[in-house]
Amino acid sequence: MVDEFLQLVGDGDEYGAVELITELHDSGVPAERLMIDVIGGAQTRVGELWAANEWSVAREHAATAISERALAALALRTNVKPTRGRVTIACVDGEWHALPTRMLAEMLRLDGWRVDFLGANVPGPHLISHLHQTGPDVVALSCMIATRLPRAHAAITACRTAGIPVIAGGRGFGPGGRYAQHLGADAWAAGAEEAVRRLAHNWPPHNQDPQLSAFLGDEEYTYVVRHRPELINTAMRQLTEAYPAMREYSQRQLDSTAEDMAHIVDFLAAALYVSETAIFTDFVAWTNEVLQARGVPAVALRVGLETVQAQLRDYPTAAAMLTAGMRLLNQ
Ligand code: B12
Repeated sequence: MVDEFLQLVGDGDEYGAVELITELHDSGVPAERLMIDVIGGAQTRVGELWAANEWSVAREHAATAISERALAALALRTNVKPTRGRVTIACVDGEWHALPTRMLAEMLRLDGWRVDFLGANVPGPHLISHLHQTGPDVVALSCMIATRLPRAHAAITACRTAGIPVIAGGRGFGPGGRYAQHLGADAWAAGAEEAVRRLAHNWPPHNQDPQLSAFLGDEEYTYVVRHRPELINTAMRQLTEAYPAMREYSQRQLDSTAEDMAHIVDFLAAALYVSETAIFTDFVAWTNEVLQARGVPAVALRVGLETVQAQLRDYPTAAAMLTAGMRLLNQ
């Protein structure tokens, strides 16, 4: 089923993809399975194909748009009367992965929740005023990219200060959701099915001892965030000197290199904020794979890390994280 759906979304066949999902639903496959296994499973493959440079960004975008459409078609056929509480679902500020939360929204609706779905990129203050207007029982907060963790922390703190418990989710919270608790979330779930179970039983959790703080960043985090443009621009300049192949780069290649440098700085900042070197080293390992699939040698990334590190000599934790990243590339 997944392969067939993947083929259709990859071919940009919107009608075919919607038809496949509705036919499977008619033939008795539960909506939950279609959402999680077929649409979700295909999206995971889309990510792998993009990372391996087998699919272009445009093809990924088109496929995701069709998956959204198929999910909406399925949602139209499943009208469940709310019997549980009210949940607000939002992606944190700067987080654009709305589809996983859309899946979560539909799964919770199927389980009888009244859902307010706010979608991608919800700035903290807007989320809080929405909570004051609607008074939900729980906020489900998504963070798929670790760079958004400082914003996730601010949002979690604000929700809990408003007296509303938070369930967190998305791969940005780290393996097993290990950063979610550190940032004050009441609970974490790996996926929509686990979230449905978690919210149906023993909710809200009572054994919480919230250590709420609106800010975890130290002097090093603050320096990196405040000097972000300078760190990136200087690194780009030094990179051209240290990695001569860059002089032949087209504008498009230069733009994606600048984007990669921005990611280096942003993941470093997130790692500093949460005090977790793994956030940075996981990012380096992932970027290395993505760049190698595009024919960029590991040395280019290593030089990129060196140029950032050269500017952070007085910041020992940041420098050590960069060294850990470089060590990984030397293996
Ligand atoms: C589509 C997509 C996009 C689209 C999203 C559009 C949309 N409308 O959603 C766009 C183009 C915007 C995008 C952008 C980027 N993306 Co993207 N994206 C994807 C992709 C291919 C699919 C996402 C998806 O729908 N997954 C399907 C669902 C089923 O995934 P899932 O994680 O299993 O979902 C479950 C859980 O996460 C959980 N969950 C999620 N949120 C919550 C919240 C709560 C409360 C709970 C309880 C549970 C929960 O429940 C979900 C349902 O079971 C993924 C690949 C992947 N494996 O997910 C990459 C992926 C997530 N993206 C990635 C990256 C790097 C990016 C960019 C940085 C790319 C770039 N260079 O610009 C940007 C970042 C944008 C941003 N700031 O948010 C990487 C992240 C890698 C990493 N190091 O963390 C991935 C993994 C791709 C890859 N293979 O490398 N992306």
